[in-house]
Parts: sequence; structure tokens; C-alpha cells
Amino acid sequence: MVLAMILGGVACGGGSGSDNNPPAPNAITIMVKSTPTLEFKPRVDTVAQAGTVTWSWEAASQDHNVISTGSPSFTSNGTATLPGTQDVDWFDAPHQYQFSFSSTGIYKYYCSTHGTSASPDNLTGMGGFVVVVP
Ligand SMILES: [Cu+2]
Repeated sequence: MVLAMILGGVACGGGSGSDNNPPAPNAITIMVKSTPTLEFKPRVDTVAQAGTVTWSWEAASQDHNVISTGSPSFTSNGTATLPGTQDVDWFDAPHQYQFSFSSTGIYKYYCSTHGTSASPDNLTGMGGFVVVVP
């Protein structure tokens, strides 16, 4: 349902006449939240092409990460999968991760400790969308 809303919004942004939509911001911040619920907030956000997306970990007791479901691949995981050192991949606050999308599109991501790659679409667990527009 969310995806349909996104696609509808993107489609409505075109049109043949003048475009009254304000330009998408060149930088956005998505909160990585533990309270009151485990979630990315906002779950859906829009940024201009080549703009900067910052995921910002909110202080809490839960560790989280950011992992893409498709291409381009992006992840907050640093030194991935060192045996016995999972904590290097999952971060508690304070922590920030940034990524810039060079192409327009809709990009999905999730937290592997509190969601799955299906979370963005299923609205269950920690998942979200970044919509990149011209
Ligand atoms: Cu999480």
C-alpha cells in the first residue's frame, strides 16, 4: 500500500503543465528508532538525485543496521561478518550512516536484527523506502 502511494505520488509529480511540487531536498535524515517502536522514521522519504541520505541512530538500548534489498547495494555495516564480532556491524547510538543515490528510483532497505528484506513491502519489522527524484 505504501509503495502504491509512493508510485502514485511520483506519477502525479509529472504531468504536462507546470509542476507546482517543491523540489526534493538535497539532504534528508531518517531516524533509526528504538522507542516507542523499532522503526525507521519516516518510513518513506524523498531526496533529490545525488543528495545525501543520513540515517541517524537515536539513543536507545537496541542495536540496528541499514541494509539495502537491491541495487545499488548499500549498508551501514562496516567490517562485515568478522567471526564473533557482530557488534561491529550493529550500532547503538550515537551513530550515523550516509549514502548518496546517483540514480532516480525507489530504494528499499531494512534492519537485519529487527526485520527482513520483505519488511519494506510488508510493513512488518524495520524497513523503509528512499525515493530519489530528479
Ligand atoms: Cu533494528
